[in-house]
Amino acid sequence: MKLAVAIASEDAPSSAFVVWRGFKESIRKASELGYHGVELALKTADDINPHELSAWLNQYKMEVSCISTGQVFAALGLYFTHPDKVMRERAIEVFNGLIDLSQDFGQIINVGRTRGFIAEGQTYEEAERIFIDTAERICERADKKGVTIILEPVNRYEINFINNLDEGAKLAAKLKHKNIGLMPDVFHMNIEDDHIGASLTRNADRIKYIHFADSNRLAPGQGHLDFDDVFRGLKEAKFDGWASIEILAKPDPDTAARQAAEFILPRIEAYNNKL
Ligand code: LER
Ligand code: MN
Repeated sequence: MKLAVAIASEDAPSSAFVVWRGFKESIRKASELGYHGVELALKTADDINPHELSAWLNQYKMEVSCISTGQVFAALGLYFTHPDKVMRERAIEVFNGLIDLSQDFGQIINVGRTRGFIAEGQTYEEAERIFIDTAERICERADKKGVTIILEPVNRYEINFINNLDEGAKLAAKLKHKNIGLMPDVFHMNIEDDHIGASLTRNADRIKYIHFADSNRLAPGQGHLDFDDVFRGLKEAKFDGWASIEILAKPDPDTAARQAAEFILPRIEAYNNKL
């Protein structure tokens, strides 16, 4: 397992849920703290210059773990279940750009709140059908480019569609394309899943990536989430991918990122030694 931290561009809006802003400086700081990579929270592929990104990654010996898309929803208002076809086409266009970028950087793209929700007057079945239509098109392009799409179950207070891993796995199984996996986020799992470790193990086949935060969205170690159970569940699932820190930048970004690294990195080292 390797550890990344979520970052965004200097001018990313407050809706970008990251520890640090400003790509180069964030990559430098993450590398200093012992992180192996960075998760890029992007609005569109134009947020970053791929040549500069390659140079920074080489300079600091870092990797991109994944591209995340929360801002496509929060800043652009685009999502897979949008009732308006024009808006869905726009979402697909933005994803196409991110998929192309991701070919050289991480080969994984997250779908969190961009999956959309069940709109007023819409049934679960209608939302699911529109999601599947949009997701198949995105997965088709991603498949051709060797990119995996990962669906992130999000808790009920943020979205009303796909809240736990079992629901995510059931939906993913309805797609023709096989390059769709799950991105558990232990903060959401703490609210929605029956048992964190058991749910991780049960859904092992689909898990391609994981978000770490504590029960209060602070750095792991600052809340009451049982990370021994999380690591046990991942071990049973034989997980060997990226974990990423997605937390509130409190008490300040540098302290939060340091607390997370100090808590998680030794656990990852012990985990990897026993794999
Ligand atoms: C996105 O990864 C996430 O976990 C959401 O809670 C952000 O609002
Ligand atoms: Mn998350």
